[in-house]
Amino acid sequence: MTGVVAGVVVAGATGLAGRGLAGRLDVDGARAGVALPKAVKPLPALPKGVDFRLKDLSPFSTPNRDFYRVDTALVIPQVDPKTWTLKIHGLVDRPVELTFADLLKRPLMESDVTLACVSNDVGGPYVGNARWLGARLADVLRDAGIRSGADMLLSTSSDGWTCGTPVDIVMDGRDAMLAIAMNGEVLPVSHGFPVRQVVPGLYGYVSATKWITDIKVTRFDQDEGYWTPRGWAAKGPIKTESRIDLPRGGSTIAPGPTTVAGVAWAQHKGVDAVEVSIDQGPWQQARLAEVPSPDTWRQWVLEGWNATPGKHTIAVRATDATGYTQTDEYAPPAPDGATGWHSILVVVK
Ligand SMILES: Nc1nc2c(c(=O)[nH]1)N[C@H]1C(S)=C(S)[C@@H](COP(=O)(O)O)O[C@H]1N2
Ligand SMILES: [Mo]
Repeated sequence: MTGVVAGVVVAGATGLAGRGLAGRLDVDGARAGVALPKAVKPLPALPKGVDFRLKDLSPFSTPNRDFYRVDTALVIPQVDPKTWTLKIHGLVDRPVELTFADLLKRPLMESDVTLACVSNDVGGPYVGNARWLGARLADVLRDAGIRSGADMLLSTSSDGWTCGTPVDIVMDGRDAMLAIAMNGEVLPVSHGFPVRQVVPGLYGYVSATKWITDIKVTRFDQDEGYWTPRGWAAKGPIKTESRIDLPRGGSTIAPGPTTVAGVAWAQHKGVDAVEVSIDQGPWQQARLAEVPSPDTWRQWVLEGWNATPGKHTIAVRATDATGYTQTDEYAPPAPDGATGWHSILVVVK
């Protein structure tokens, strides 16, 4: 391999330049060559009722190309599935090392799960929903045999990022998985190809390790994930949240009947109600779209607001299935996730 970069042979970097280029080509080819197995119980197509299909309202399923991306990688890791392995070790009875072929041979499951980033501010874009295909993480861990006293999975990516996930949450029956596909496609490279974790109900920084290669079964009092010493909480259950997508905050709209709509999420609890208040008026019940499970976000819509000329504020709040209603007490993203009513200003003219 000759290290020719822009016509200059870079002394000492010969192998590196060549390998970088070849690695990228290989991983795209490898990704294209993965034949996705079917889930043991494939999910039915989503019912029409999950999506109001309104212009500017986030679609229920976020297309892969539009899915938010958050990671510390300056260069997206290029992991060859032929040599990829996942080691599971630490407080286990039988350490395990899985190859990609091993993973594809396991019974696979599908699940619709909404990911959210802890750094997403109220009203922000770092949340998206996809149908994931993968192996049930609890089953893989049962094969290794988790020892008593272990309460954390410290997962590591090929580029050394780490993530601490509570063992009890992964083992409680929810659809926590080692995912290999997203919305019917092999996992995109930027979303963790060949394998990533997905755990409904936890922010991504404590659950969603992309390019995962290692799980150490350990304890929260002995280990910590990447973001914990950087000002973020060791544990990150997703907070109940709601967002107005339309009208767009800060926009100017025409007077007359106006549709207000958005999404709300309370993963693994479920959203039971969404209410909207205009100009600090009474809370009005929004109509909710269907959802396949409590692990996804839920569209909502309020029709029939007669917008009159002038400036108006629109606020939204959600109630989850535990009966908790969002309060107007704003919490910023750090250390454990933003919440508060999403409030926007629109000009009607
Ligand atoms: N390897 C690796 N995995 C990671 C991260 C990272 O920095 N490196 N960031 C996490 C965070 S903070 C989030 S919110 C989710 C985002 O997943 P996405 O980029 O597929 O949307 O990935 C998680 N997995
Ligand atoms: Mo995140």
